[in-house]
Amino acid sequence: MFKNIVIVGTGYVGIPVAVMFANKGFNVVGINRTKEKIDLINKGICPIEGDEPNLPELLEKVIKEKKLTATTDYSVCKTADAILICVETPFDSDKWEPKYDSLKSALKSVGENMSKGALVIVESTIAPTTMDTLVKPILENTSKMKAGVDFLLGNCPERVMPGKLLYNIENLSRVCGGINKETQDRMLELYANIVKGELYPTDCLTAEVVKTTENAYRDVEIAFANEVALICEKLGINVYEVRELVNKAPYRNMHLPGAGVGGHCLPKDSLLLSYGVKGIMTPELMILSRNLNKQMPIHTAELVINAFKENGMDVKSKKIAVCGFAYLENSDDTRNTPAMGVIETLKAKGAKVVVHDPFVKNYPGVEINKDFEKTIEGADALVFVTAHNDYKALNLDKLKKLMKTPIIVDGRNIFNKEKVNEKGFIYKGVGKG
Ligand code: SAJ
Repeated sequence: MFKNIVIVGTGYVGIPVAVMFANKGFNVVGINRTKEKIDLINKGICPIEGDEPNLPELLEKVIKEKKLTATTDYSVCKTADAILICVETPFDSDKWEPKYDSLKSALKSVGENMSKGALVIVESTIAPTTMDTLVKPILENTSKMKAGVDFLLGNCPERVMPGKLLYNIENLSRVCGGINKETQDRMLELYANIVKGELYPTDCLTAEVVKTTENAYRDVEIAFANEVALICEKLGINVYEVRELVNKAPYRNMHLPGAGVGGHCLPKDSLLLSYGVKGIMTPELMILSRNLNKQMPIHTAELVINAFKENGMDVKSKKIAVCGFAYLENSDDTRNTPAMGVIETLKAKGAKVVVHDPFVKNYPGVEINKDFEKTIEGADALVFVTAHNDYKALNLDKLKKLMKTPIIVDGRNIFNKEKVNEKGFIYKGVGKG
């Protein structure tokens, strides 16, 4: 039976899972390094930005009921029946390795405090073999206990999505990778309290590979769509028409090409997966796909540069409005946003870049404007990087009056090329020759 649960890491993975277990009557404690976050949570204030349906209300409820508290003190692990580790695991693409500092520190503190019989589960996304080569040794060395015997150890990769944090935990299936059968059974018992989706028992290594593969798969799918977009530009046709017709064929699901691939998962998970076989093999397709997707923001900026060049102008000193900074439409999430690649490429060519986004509040070193018309006033070009709904309802006649030079570059198939040309704009779009 589980009674006391500790969640290490109170970010967009840890908070929703803590709230859901607390709301099911468990005594839950969230551990975080930063006191400010702890204080916010203990006041019942959700530290996660952006619109997360039901999360703020549920957090306030379980704090009031004292079913959830937050602390920086790891000694709460002594009485924990289950300890879930939900810390960040970014990838350092310069050094080509995962950054496990937070994971290592959390594991050390958990190992020093946990008691015999505890079930420790890593929810963070980790490279294949990390459970065996890093997680298990740290826990065994610091606890002086044996994994699978004195304590149970598993990997249940998170499947969160900003904007749907609670929904995804409740409704998506989960892979429960356990060190042995007993662990897998205990994991199924624990997660059955909050997950309505299927729970699939397996071993730790399979769970690690499943998680990184499901995102590497999507990254490769998107890269394929982006490569077809580049072909269509060269051939002078519309990739979105091609995609629509390709997907009429059975078993086809060509993804959407665009200005790039951002977010907290896709840009790193194929790198984590390839790290899992470092020195053994190099997954060429995934690496090539990752590099192609990384190029798309630069390609989008090059469409802007060429729009000027083909009309006898130079992008230098021109005012260019980047419309959309978030990595995902109708979201304020800016992690690994493709917009940065577009901005940096245009600035390197001497353009004066201004940025608009209706959702994003701020971003270090970038001024995010909220007033669209003011931002685009006198602009020589607009480049649309994120398909926010606001941009789909724009009045082209009004746009033309506000702009100095009527150039539109469309990174997300927001506009119809023919319609925009009829209105007297110079138009270029990713995948539109
Ligand atoms: N993108 C494309 N073309 C596409 C789809 C996405 O260019 O066809 C771009 C988006 O613009 C964005 C990036 O890729 O910049 C990522 O988009 P996403 O829809 O994959 O959203 P994420 O990054 O939040 O992905 C997460 C992942 N979930 C987890 O890792 C737990 C992903 O596996 C899910 O498929 C996705 O949420 C989801 O749709 O739920």
